[in-house]
Amino acid sequence: MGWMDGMPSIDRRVARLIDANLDRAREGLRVVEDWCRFGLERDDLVIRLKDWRHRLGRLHCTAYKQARSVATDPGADLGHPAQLERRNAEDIVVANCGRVQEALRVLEEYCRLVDPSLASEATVIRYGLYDLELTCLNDAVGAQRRQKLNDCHLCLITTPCPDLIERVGHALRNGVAMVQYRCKHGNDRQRLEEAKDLRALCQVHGALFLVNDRIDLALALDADGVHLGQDDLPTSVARALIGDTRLLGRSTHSIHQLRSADVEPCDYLGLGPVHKTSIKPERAAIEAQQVAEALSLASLPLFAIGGIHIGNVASLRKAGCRRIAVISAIMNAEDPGLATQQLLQALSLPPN
Ligand code: TZP
Ligand code: MG
Repeated sequence: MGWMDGMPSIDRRVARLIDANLDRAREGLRVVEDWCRFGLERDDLVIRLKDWRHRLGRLHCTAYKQARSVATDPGADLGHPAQLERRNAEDIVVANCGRVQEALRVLEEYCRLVDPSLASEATVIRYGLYDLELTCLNDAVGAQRRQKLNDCHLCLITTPCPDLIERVGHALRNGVAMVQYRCKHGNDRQRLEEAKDLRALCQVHGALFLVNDRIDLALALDADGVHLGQDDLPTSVARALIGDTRLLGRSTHSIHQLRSADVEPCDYLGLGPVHKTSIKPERAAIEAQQVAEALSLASLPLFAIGGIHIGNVASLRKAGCRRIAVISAIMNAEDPGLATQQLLQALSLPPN
């Protein structure tokens, strides 16, 4: 039943305004829906948006449409300079959610007296949309992080040194796309300050910034993720703490560990040490054959780690390795920028 039936007749100007805002809300919802469908592939969000659109559609009765008069609408062809400032799909989603929220608010105000069912529908949808907008944006952040991870072949793990920021800066300028802050000594205040600077530096270079061991530090720094070892918190606990948008990496040291971690909600794995390394002198290197087997087994992105330098990348490539994580090869290099370039070049060569 529409507002005409059994309701007092309403001012035509109000009907026209309701019609315009119903159009605005339904169109904006469609714009957001298409991003959720084709951009995010989130069926759950598409279903909610479609349902809202249809509910508004059902209440968009003929009488409102008949009050429409585009020809005499002074705002009909007015654009806004802000429309030209949208740089990506997320900007478009934000703009359209805003537009829909405003339209719904207008509907609530004007319909309260003349069409209470439309007013209450508008309220419910407006609150739902605030929530959905956030989900959309968070999903986009997570997707962007995972895309970067997917494109990343060289991870630099830091070790404390007086010129840490300079060294990491050289590596970033020469193509390192992922930095893991690892600091086993010192106090948390120093760690926080140092990691803050690194986080900012990574941001400038568009590189991922992760924290080793410390979920609390990662959250405090709004890091892109955390990297945990075998004895650290279980994956389900860590995931619950860091949420779905941050990356979670796990070290593995054997085929058995790799198989288990590979089916957990991790984003990437480390495997090592693939060579003897002075950073973990207590650990024996994994046999070359096992490294090859692990690399062929893993479905998650897998970074080989331990004693890797420019002289042994080719043999790892031959074993099927496409991603490495290093400390000394860059942190102890005479020229960290050059070392980075050489490692990236060796990783990009076809295995021979
Ligand atoms: N985990 C396994 S081996 C290793 C870690 C943290 C050390 C890697 O350092 P380097 O200097 O690249 O061998
Ligand atoms: Mg650890």
